[in-house]
Amino acid sequence: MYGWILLCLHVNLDSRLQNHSIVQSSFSEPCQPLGGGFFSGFVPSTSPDSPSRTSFTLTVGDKNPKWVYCSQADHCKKGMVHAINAFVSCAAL
Ligand SMILES: [Cu+2]
Repeated sequence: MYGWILLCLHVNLDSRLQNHSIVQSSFSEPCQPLGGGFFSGFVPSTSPDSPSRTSFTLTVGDKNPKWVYCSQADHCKKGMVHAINAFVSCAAL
C-alpha cells in the first residue's frame, strides 16, 4: 500500500445542492465508468452554504494514475473530474 486519498465531493460551488458521485474512469474516456472501477454512490448535499459532511475515502494501492469524475447529470462535462497519482503519468511523458 502506498497511501490513500480523500476526495471532496464538492468542487463545484454551483452544484452544491445536487447529488454527486465519485466514479473511476480512464484517461481516454474521462466521463465514462471504467469496468471494475470504484464508485462512491450518489451523495446528496442539503445546504447551499456548506458542503456535505459525507466523504468517500479510497485506499490507493499503487502509484498508477487513476482518473475520477462525477457521474451526476453533466457535471463531468462541466469539469468535475479529478486525477490520482497523475504526476506519475506526467513524469512519463
Ligand atoms: Cu457532481
